[in-house]
Parts: sequence; C-alpha cells; structure tokens
Amino acid sequence: MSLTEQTYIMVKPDGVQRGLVGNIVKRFETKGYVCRGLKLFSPTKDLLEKHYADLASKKFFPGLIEYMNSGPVCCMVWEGMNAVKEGRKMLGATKPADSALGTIRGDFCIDVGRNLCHGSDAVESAQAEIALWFPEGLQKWSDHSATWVYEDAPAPAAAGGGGGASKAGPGVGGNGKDIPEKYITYSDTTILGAKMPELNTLDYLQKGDEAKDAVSKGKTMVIFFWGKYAKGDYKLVVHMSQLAKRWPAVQFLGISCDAERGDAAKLLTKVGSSMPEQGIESFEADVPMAFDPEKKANGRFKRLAMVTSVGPGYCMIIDGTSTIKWQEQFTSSYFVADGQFEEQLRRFTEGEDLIANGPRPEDEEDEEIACDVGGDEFDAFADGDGDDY
Ligand code: IDP
Ligand code: MG
Repeated sequence: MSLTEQTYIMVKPDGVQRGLVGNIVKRFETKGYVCRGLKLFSPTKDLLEKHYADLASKKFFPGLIEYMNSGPVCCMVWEGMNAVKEGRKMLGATKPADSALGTIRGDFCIDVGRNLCHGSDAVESAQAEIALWFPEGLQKWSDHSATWVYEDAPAPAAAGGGGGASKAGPGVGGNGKDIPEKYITYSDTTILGAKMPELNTLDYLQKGDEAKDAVSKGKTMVIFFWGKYAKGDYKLVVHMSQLAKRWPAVQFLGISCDAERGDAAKLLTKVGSSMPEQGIESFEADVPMAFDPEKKANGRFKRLAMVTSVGPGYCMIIDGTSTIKWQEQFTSSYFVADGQFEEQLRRFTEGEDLIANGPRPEDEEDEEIACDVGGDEFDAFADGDGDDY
C-alpha cells in the first residue's frame, strides 16, 4: 500500500464559478491527503481533447469540450494512501443522481453534463493526467502531520521517500551531509555530456510502450540499473519509483543487470510485498523495467563511461537531445536521499544550472575506480562470464 499514490483532481469551470474549489481542497486536506499541485488554469481545447481522448467517439464529446472550455479550471494533485479510489468516492459517481449525498456531485449538482469535478479513475491514468496538466512538475514538501494521518508514516528524510526541501549543494547531499568522496560526481566524469546509446536491444518486462514513446519523443529521462541478484539495491528501485511519481514529466526506465530474463522478471512479481530484510515496507517498481539481453545496452554505457562495470545503483539524467547530463552511483548504504540526484532533477526540469562539484581532485586517482565502478559488490559475479572484468 503506497503512501505516495497520487490522483489528479480537477474542479470544472462550473465548479470554480460556483465556489467549490475551497470545499474540495478542504475535504482532501482534512482527510489527510497532501497537496502536490494546485492552480487555476485556462486550458486550450487541444489539452482538453487530450485529457478526454478516450471519450472522443461519444456523442456528448463536443459539448463536453465546450463546457470544459467555458472558463478556468482548478487543477490539483493529491497524494496519499488510496488517493485515486478515495478521491473518486469523495467526488461521487459520474451521474449526480447515482452519487451518494455527502459527495460533491451528490450534494451540489443535478446533470451529468454539469458535474462540477473530475477525478482520475486509476493510478496509471492519474500519472498520465498529472504529466499532462503539470508538465512543470509538482511541489515537494514534507507533511508534518504524516504521523497523525498514518500509523506507519515514513520518516521524512529516511530513504528518499519523503521529499522536502533539498539541502543539496556542491559536495553536499539532499540530506544536508557532506557526500563521501567516493560518491561525489565530479564535473569531469567521463560519461557527462556523452550521447545516450541506442536502447533498441532492450527487452521490456513492463511498460515498454511508455519508455519507447519517451525515447522517440525526446522526453527527459532517468535511467537506472538494478538487478534481482543485488538485493541491497532493491531500495533504489523503490526510491526511483517514488521519484518518478514526484517528477511525472520525466520518463524513468530501469535496466536490469541480470544475466537471465527469468531472474529479472521474478523481481517484478514482488511488487506490493514487504521485504523486511531490505527494510522495504512495500516493494514498488512502477516504471518501465527492461531486461538487457547479453547486457548489450549495459556494455554501451560502460564503454561511454570508460569504466570496468556499470552495476545496480548506477543512475543517470538524460535530456531531450539524448545527452547524459548527470550520473550518480547509489549503493545498499548510500541512498538517493543522501545524494544530489533529486535536486539535480529539479534544477534540470526547472531550467536552473546543475550543482557543479568541480573537477576531481588530482591526488585522488585511487578513489576514481571506487567511484566509477558499479556500486554493488555483487556485480562482478553477476553473470559469471567474465565479461565484467
Ligand atoms: P468521470 O468524470 O466520472 O470519470 P467519465 O465517464 O470519464 O466520467 O466522463 C467524463 C465526463 O464526461 C463526465 O464527468 C461528464 O462531465 C461527461 N459525461 C459523461 N457521460 C455523459 C453523458 O452521458 N452526457 C453528457 N456528459 C457526459
Ligand atoms: Mg473519467
């Protein structure tokens, strides 16, 4: 059960005109959901048609678009346990006559074509709608009431899931602590500025269309490596999945370092289960995930980076022109929240200069290998074919 599930709620023009914005905000807030986005907005017809694309063949479609275009809407993203389903419950059924009293539609409207509000109907459609309506990204902040809302509230900075203002700066990670030198990404790291290699050999285990679409459209991407064998890095997969929710305009992609497709696929069957030994309450992997046959894609990254191995925990930010803008290595004890990755992602998507850690100090050549080599000690034994040496 994810505490970071998000839903897209929209107060339609009639709802805005009739003063329902505050009412709806108050319901979500007092129930305990966290607001990740809120804006009054006048959408184009094109955007509305995209939003309602699945209804394009309906007779009422032109009327629906016209009504939606008759004034500003209020766009919201609410986050929390079961946000999608609970959000729908709070709004009521599509037809006001079927909506229970106490719901927005049940209380405040009569006609289906004037039903005041919109709420995502599934986690997947919520993510697509959030990307559509909030291309600028969402607000991240720690909810100080979390422990009053959930029995098992996450500690805000623990394990990269909580968000909050980043303290990251040169040599300093998102948790405000100095980054151990071996994990600092220096500006002269070889892979920075290189062009991302072809990903056409990947064999997608899930959400392949999403990833291929992003590549063909030149979306900003985050690519991270993982492995079924690298248990200590399962947390990274969870953290990347949570980051993906916080940065819906960015396309995430996880590439497996496993030698066997079956192993890689097996990890994905663990979604939703708890992994107490890894300190994971509920395993998440809600992004495109691919097996890498013969580690071909891995080999291309390895050659670009000029390192002996690219292993689980190796993460990159890649811009719309396929240029690798940022790279960081996380491990079973050095987490996303300890590093600069999310702050770099924020700066990148908001058009700010990235944090620069300067060139690698000259007297540290021994450390170079420790930094660039895949962070997982298991990696050398990954496929046993000696390819990694
Ligand atoms: P939802 O808003 O409850 O998810 P959908 O089936 O996705 O319902 O339909 C989207 C919107 O289209 C509805 O909120 C409503 O405004 C409009 N709509 C749906 N069915 C009808 C209809 O039969 N006549 C007029 N408008 C409709
Ligand atoms: Mg709908």
